[in-house]
Amino acid sequence: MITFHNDSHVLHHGRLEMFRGELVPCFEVPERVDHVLRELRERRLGPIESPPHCDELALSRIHSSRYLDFLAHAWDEWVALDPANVQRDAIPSYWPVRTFRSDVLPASFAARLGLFSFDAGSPLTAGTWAAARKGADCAIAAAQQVLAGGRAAFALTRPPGHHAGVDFFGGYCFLNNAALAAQSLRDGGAQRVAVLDIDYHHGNGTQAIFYERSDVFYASLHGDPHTEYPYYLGYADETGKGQGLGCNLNLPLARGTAFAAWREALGQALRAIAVFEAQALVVSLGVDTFAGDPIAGFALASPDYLRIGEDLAAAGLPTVLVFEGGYAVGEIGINAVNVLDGFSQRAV
Ligand code: SP5
Ligand code: ZN
Repeated sequence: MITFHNDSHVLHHGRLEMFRGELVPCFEVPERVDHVLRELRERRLGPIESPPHCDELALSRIHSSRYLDFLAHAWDEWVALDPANVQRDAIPSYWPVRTFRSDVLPASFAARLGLFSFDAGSPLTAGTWAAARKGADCAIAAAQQVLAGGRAAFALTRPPGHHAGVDFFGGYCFLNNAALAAQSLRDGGAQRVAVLDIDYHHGNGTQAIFYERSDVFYASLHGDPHTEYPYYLGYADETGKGQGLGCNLNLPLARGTAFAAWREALGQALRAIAVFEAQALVVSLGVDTFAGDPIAGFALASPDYLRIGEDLAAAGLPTVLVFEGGYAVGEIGINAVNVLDGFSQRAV
């Protein structure tokens, strides 16, 4: 399987995130991708390529222009407020919740930072835009590879993407790589595309992006939002809206869920995707379902990821795998590459 990777991901390196009323070191660190890369090379899982630079228009297929504009200039604006800000990352403090306006773009940078985000856990840094931009290139290149007839491709990206919406960041995500890949598949001729999200957390951004559409099916297995981040979306009764009714499937699972029950849910999601008659599949591949993950609550073991890869390949669809979460850095390489390995061994 071909992997698209770009070294610029290291430019996004958050220092601290807000966690239980305290600023703690970020969980989403550059070493995550280094470990996956090393494991990919050791196990010779296929070529690793740098993606071509995609057109800005490809990003506008998913994200609003005022959001893209904000992201591209946010760091410079932050530093313009106070030169000492180069030493600090930008973290929002204000959010327009219900009854506030979001149509007006305030002049204040702090106000716009909150307008375009939903948590205080996703610091915006000097290199966030550059890294996210290259990550999007990887996702789009992987989609192009599959459109050109490839069986599968892996976008080894960070920052991750599935929490990012049309015009907001959060959950360590800035550009929605999986949504960009799905849209590229649609624009390249796939009539119906499925996004299967197996990160521990519900992909609120991806769901929201496609919620009213009948051409992209979104299915997700995740920690029950009653107790798990992102809390405010991901419930089983969210089944799509308007044209998109019936094209959204949430399978929330209790904390502590181990592989047997998790795999049942995976089977259920894959059956729904088959009924939808998807012509291509995008997998939001988070490995924070691992038992040792420091911020998540499932109990998957490293060998389970081989089985996941096999199950995904058995769906028989051209597949783009997009890297998302996973914070047990020591095992992240083995777990992610196990999925690709299982996939490659089963794929025909
Ligand atoms: C892409 C992705 O995986 N984003 C996840 C962002 C989660 N950020 C908030 C984490 C709050 C976790 N609560 C943890 C309880 C620890 N025992
Ligand atoms: Zn996650």
